[in-house]
Amino acid sequence: MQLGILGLAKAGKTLLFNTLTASEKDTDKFSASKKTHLATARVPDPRLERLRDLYNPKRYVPATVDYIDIPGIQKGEGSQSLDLAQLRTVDALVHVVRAFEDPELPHPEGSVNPERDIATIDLELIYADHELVERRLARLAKSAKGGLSPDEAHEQRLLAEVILPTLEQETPIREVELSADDEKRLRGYQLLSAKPILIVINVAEEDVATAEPGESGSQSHRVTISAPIEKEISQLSPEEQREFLDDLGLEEPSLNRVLRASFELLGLIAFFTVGEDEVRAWTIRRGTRAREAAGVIHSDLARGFIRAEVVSWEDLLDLGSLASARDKGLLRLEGKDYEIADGDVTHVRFNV
Ligand SMILES: Nc1nc2c(ncn2[C@@H]2O[C@H](COP(=O)(O)OP(=O)(O)O)[C@@H](O)[C@H]2O)c(=O)[nH]1
Ligand SMILES: [Mg+2]
Repeated sequence: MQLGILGLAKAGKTLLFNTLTASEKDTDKFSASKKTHLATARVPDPRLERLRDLYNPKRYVPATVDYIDIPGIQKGEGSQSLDLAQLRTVDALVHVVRAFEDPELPHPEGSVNPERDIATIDLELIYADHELVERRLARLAKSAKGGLSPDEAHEQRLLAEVILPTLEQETPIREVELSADDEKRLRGYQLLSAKPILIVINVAEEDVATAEPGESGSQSHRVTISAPIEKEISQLSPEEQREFLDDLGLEEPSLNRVLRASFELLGLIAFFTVGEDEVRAWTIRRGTRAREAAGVIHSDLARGFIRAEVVSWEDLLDLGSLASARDKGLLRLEGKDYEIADGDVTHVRFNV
């Protein structure tokens, strides 16, 4: 699963990317980087950490998500931007918005104004999509002379009557309610404004404690952070971190919220496997059934699936072992169609 980080120049994108993925890419103090970066982030999960502490395994493998960091988008270049085009294949977007003042770092639009920048970037996504949809419609119009297949005719109607007018009203496609069938049809276009988006407001260091924690809707969430503070926190020992967070009046690093919101935005959940060798998170889409989930671990487990033994992470922690969960009747035997819940600990019985 991949998220694309975008925004105007000097918003703190690369600094956030570095902190999320423990990378050390150059940030842009004086010049604007033309580089694209790709790296993997571990998603912190207190539930899994407690299971790790219970098992003390040789290997600990949390869930991960990948981030792409692209150069800053300029106002007005969206439809032509090759950088933006790199984000067509990602599953969701993270828009880093600058809310900090710094006289040494001129804002590309001349002043700091987060709401304006959010609208600006949304418009760039809309322009890029508009260009793509117009091109597709032109091609369909050409082939219409030879007659369109029912599928193509449906596509033409969807684009011309729903998608194009929405874009022309400067509304992102993510805000349109579509049937599952139409949504599937559109997926091939990889429309940028259709992707779920996480807005990360990068506030000044002195504003982190007082900033609103953010709201969340189904298709767009907001999180407030201070990118330099998060970078600092990430370099501290756990004890120093605790002290630093207390001083700031924060429960936990805001970075964790960015990571969890990324995960949620993608409609993902995690289930766990435990043992002395390994305590591990596996990533699935919400709604995935037991056999398919087993296949994420190994294709043999799906092929030879018999039953899944399932216990919630909380029950396992309370009881201390799978054996006592079994004794207490809290280790359930589930069939292939059982819908895995977030935080299930599973052991798959199989035979190949
Ligand atoms: N004062 C201040 N500087 C920041 C903040 N976030 C990022 N910066 C600095 O802004 C510059 C640009 O950051 P960078 O991550 O490269 O921005 P990008 O162009 O969006 O990738 C760097 O010098 C960062 O250290 C912040 O919250 N406050
Ligand atoms: Mg950058």
